[in-house]
Amino acid sequence: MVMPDFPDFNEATIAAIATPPGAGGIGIIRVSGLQAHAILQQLFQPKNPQRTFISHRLYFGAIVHPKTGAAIDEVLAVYMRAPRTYTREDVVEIHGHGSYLLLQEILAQIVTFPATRLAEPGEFTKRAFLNGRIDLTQAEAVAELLGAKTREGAHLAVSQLRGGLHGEIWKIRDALVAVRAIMEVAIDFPDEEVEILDAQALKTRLAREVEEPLAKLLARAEGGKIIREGISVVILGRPNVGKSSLLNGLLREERAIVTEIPGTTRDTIEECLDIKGVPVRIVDTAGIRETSEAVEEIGIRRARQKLGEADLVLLVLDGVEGVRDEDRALFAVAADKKVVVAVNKIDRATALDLGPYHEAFPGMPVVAISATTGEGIRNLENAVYEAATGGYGLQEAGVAAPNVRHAAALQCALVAVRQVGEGLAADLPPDLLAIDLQGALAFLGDIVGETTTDDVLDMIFAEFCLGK
Ligand SMILES: Nc1nc2c(ncn2[C@@H]2O[C@H](COP(=O)(O)OP(=O)(O)OP(=O)(O)O)[C@@H](O)[C@H]2O)c(=O)[nH]1
Ligand SMILES: [Mg+2]
Repeated sequence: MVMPDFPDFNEATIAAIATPPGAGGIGIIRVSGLQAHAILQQLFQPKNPQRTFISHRLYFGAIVHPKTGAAIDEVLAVYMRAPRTYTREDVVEIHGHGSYLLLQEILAQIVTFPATRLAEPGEFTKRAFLNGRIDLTQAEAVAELLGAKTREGAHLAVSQLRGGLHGEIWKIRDALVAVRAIMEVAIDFPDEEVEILDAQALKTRLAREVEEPLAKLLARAEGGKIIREGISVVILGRPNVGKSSLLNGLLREERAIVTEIPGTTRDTIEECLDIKGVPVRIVDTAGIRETSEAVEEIGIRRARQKLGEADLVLLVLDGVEGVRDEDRALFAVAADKKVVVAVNKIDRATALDLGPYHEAFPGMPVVAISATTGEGIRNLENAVYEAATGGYGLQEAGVAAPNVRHAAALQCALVAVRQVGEGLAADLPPDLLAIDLQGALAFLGDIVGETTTDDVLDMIFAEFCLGK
């Protein structure tokens, strides 16, 4: 929301506390805009007095109250002259002691300056985008980086921030522009059409330089989604097979209550895990069986409900007792999910043979584990990772992946480009083909933020935190 007294968005100088609330080693206030230098000159008293501040140099001194002259905090301050800054505008940063109260007091003084106001969430990054320093995929990467749940998620965001996605999309876009140029010539000189427009060559070129890279990018989107949003796993099994023990084993802590009494877990227990970079929400459930007890029955009902929300089921079996009919029944319940079978208690099983388990659950990964000794837990994690990510190529480290918004636009671009290809094959006139080509370009423009509407921009930047 733009404040009414600042009709021009970029006219206003904006300020915010850029470090999280609470006590910290230091706290940073960020200011961006035309007033930044004047604000520093009037509020900051350097230890060695100077008339102007050299850009990108850190000064030691104090922030003083403009009226009383009393020191508010001792700080380090830096003035960064446009355009070599985060926003491409003049930027000032004030590094105070990490007292949130004092930071707020300083901020309150800053916004008394003319044409200066509090920044909206994400507004610094929005300016970086509007002023052309970064494209929209890079701006999105900033928000993603701050919200990443695993190290791999953070790495994915950094590679996007460094232009990973941007570079690939730009390359495809250039190829499209080159093809469009050829078509435009064909439109302008219709008589020479035959020589200029070699339909077959153009079609091949579109396939190689546009369709293939688009399809490749799209294939990475699914893997990116898994790294960004994670998956939901439900631990399912008969009573007493060791579900809660397995949850504890995966968490490597005693989270859930474990006893030898069947029906120990009455309610569902949810925890978060990081399995090889994939954020996993894992749910331990009440063992499913026919029961006459009301509380347990509610637990079982919840377990079934959780099953509905799951991406993957960890079906736990007792390796001492072997496969029972109830196990088969549970497997049938989970039929439409990805399933990993964990044969538990192998520390007590003599001469374990996994053959019957493979027979009972054909095609499913079967892993022998001991939840109590930890044996096989790594293998189980690998199996879960493989089942969840199979074929999405998450292994390629440092490669950016399209998010849901990008994927939708890539899909539309691909459809448009295929239409151009078909049109070429059908000898359609170049001015008709140019329409689809233009459409494909517009979809790519949406991704990088060239043609993105204000509503979409607002939605993207609303996700940010203050000071970013
Ligand atoms: N020897 C051995 N015992 C295990 C293992 N895992 C679980 N147990 C034991 O099996 C019993 C049941 O374990 P739980 O983890 O409570 O089983 P559960 O499936 O959560 O049971 P409910 O919540 O009642 O459905 C406990 O006595 C555990 O100590 C294992 O790997 N080896
Ligand atoms: Mg339990």
